[in-house]
Formats: sequence, structure tokens, C-alpha cells
Amino acid sequence: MIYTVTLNTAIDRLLYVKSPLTRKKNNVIDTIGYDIGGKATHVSVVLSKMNIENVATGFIGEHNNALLLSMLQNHHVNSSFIMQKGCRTRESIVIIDDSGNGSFMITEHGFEITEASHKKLVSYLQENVEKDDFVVFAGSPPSGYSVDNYKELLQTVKSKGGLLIVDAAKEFLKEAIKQNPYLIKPNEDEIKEYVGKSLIDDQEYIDELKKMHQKGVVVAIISLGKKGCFIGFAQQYFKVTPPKVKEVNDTGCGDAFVGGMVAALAKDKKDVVSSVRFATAISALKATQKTSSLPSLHNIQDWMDRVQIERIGEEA
Ligand code: TA6
Repeated sequence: MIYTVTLNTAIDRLLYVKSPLTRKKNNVIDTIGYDIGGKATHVSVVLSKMNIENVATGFIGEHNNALLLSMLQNHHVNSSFIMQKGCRTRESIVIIDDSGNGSFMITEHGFEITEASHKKLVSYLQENVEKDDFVVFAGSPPSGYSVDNYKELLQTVKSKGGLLIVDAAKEFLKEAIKQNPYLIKPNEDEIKEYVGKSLIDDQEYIDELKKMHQKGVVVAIISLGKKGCFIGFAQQYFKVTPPKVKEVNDTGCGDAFVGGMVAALAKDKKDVVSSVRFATAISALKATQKTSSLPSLHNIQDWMDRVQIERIGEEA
């Protein structure tokens, strides 16, 4: 089984405006839509789209969770969330215009998780995760959620023999790396914050991927948005360039990428190069679509054929 864990679930409120968002002007909304928000839930959508069994877990608020749960059901995602009483699942605002330059995303902190809710999630993982299950942690924990609690979740998965896939930032990324994850995918800002400086050239990216391997990460990826990613595994390093697209809504592209990696690795753990090709293709395809979660895999082979993968280094 694959588990996706969203500690800070969200409902995305998508506001479409025709002309570019402008200050000191009435920016009239053309249409309003709702979609699933929260990074690991988007991973579940990709998996379910590919008929890969998975369960979305994490925390949801008691109020307004029906919309989120029904959207997950529409995408055939099975869910088993810890519901926290008296709280409201947050709404993220995503503003999309016709400029082709991507979306604006405005998020809330999310409700504070009680110790009792945290312990319920620990027990859920303890009771359900089995050896070699992928368990995906993606997205920022809600404010007030401690690194120690995060560590407890990761260690629970490890103690059951599960394989951690983590897309996190700041101190949560640092903690994840300490837990020998199977895969991590910091983006440009997250790696800059982790390393303490911007990475300039291919060699600097390779050096950071190598350091992650030395710390026990099996598949290390640094994603660079529309520029693609660097990936390292088994002492091999690649630079991956996606096809050029007219960006409609970049919200959720990183999550579609993680979903693609998990889906492809679940089929064949050894074929990391094909996996990153697939993940890059669906992330690029997602950018052309209005929604936050991936609505279709239409023509995916064509997109995959247009991904460029260049081998850039190998350790002796
Ligand atoms: O990556 C897109 C997305 O999952 C949105 O759907 C949105 O709700 C947001 O990210 C949540 O991000 P966060 O880091 O706050 O968990």
C-alpha cells in the first residue's frame, strides 16, 4: 500500500481573472472553482488516476471537510484522515490570469494540531504501514506542529520498514534527511535555505546530491520549476529539462511531479530514469491545465518524448 500524509490539508479556491492582476484596479473574477489543496493529497490524485492503490491520511478540520472529501472521492482517492473537532480546514486562494506567467497562491497557516490528534496519526501509521510501503509526506505542517512530532511520524514509518518520500522545507527537510528517506525533492528555495547559499552550476548541484546520498538518501532530487530538476541515485547524476509550455496554473506542478515519481517507482524501483521522465512530463502537462490537481494524463507519451535527460556525472 502507498500512504500519502498531508498534515495541513486545504481546499483550493481558484479565482480566474481575464487580464493580469493589477494593483489599484478592480480585478473582476471571471469564474470561481474549487479543487483539492495540500501537497500529498495531490500525490494521491496522480496515483488513483493510474489505478495505484493508496490511502490519503493526515489531519482535516471538522468544519467544511465535506467538500474536500467529496473532491477526493471524485478522483477515486481513498482517505482516512484524523478529524480534529472544532476546527476548519483551511482555504488556499489561487489566482490565475491569462498572462501565461503562472498563478498566485495565498495560503493560511491551518489549524493547530492537538497532541491527541498527533498521537492518533502515529497510531494509524503504526497499525497500517508495512515493510516497503511508500509513505509520502508532502507540504508544510500547520503552525505550531513541532519538529519532534514530525520526527515521531517519520520514525514510526521507519520502524515499520516503510520507505519515506518527503517533500518538505526548512527544519522539517533537515529532519527528514536525518531519517534516511528513500526520496526527497527540495525545490530551489528549499535547497538554498538548507545549504545556506544559491547553487550556481551543475557541479554544485551534483555535490549537494552526493552529500544527500552520503547521509542515506536513496533518490535525491532538486527541482527547479520550469527549468526541470537534478536527480542523483546509485552514484549517477542527471539533469532533466522539461518541454516548454505556456504556463496556465503552476500550482500543484511539484506535487504532480512527486506523484509521478511515486507512481513510476511503485511499478519499478530500479527504473529511476524512466520515472523522472514520467514525473517531469506530468508536471509540465499539469502546468498547462487550470486546476491544482492533475485532471488528465492525455497524450502523456508525447510529453514524455519531449523531456530531455542528460547524464552529468558519475562517482568512481
Ligand atoms: O502545491 C500546491 C498546493 O498543494 C496547493 O494546492 C495549496 O493548497 C498549497 O500547495 C499548500 O501548500 P503548503 O506548503 O502550505 O502545504
